[in-house]
Amino acid sequence: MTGVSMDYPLIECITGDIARQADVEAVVNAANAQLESGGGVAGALHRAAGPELAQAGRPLAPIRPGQAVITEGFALPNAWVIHCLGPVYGVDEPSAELLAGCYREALGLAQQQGIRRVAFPALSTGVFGYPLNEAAEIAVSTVLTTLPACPDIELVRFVLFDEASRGVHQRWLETLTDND
Ligand code: AR6
Repeated sequence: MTGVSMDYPLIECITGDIARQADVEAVVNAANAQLESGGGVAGALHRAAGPELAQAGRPLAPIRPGQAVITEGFALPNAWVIHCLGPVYGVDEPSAELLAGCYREALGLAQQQGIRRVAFPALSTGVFGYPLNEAAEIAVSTVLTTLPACPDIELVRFVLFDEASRGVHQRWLETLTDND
């Protein structure tokens, strides 16, 4: 997909910690099927949110790859956490469709809930092994194609752990929006 033309809500790519995004109403969790704490993003969010986050997830679990569910954010600075189960690369197939499904479902839940500002990590690119460049293309292109159906969303922020990952997302954003 190239050269999509529309008035974009702000999409930005920053380095940072997904558990420290105080100015967005919702953060997205790179969850496990049981919606329990874990490593990486899930560990950071559960530690910051407190034990209520896992308690709130229990009745919603298990979730399937590509699915998103929403809970409150508890002790996080965010009202909401949107939990996505990304595909395990090479195991959950079709991986690309399942990864795109995470971004679509997460934005759909945000729109339903009246959330205006949402921050995503790079789903599936850690423990789940998705190659960064492929995952970034899917993430950015899916956000771009889904946002027209989400008129209340004003900001989508990709929060990347390191500069290399930020750069890859930024390049896809520029490639896919002609903002270069
Ligand atoms: N803020 C932003 N990005 C982060 C942070 C953070 N605090 N910590 C890690 N990353 P991962 P997955 C980056 O493994 O691949 C969990 O244990 C990281 O560098 O968190 O979807 C769950 O319980 C990587 O690029 O998520 C699941 O079992 C990206 O975020 C499983 O891992 C995602 O890494 C989910 O695996």
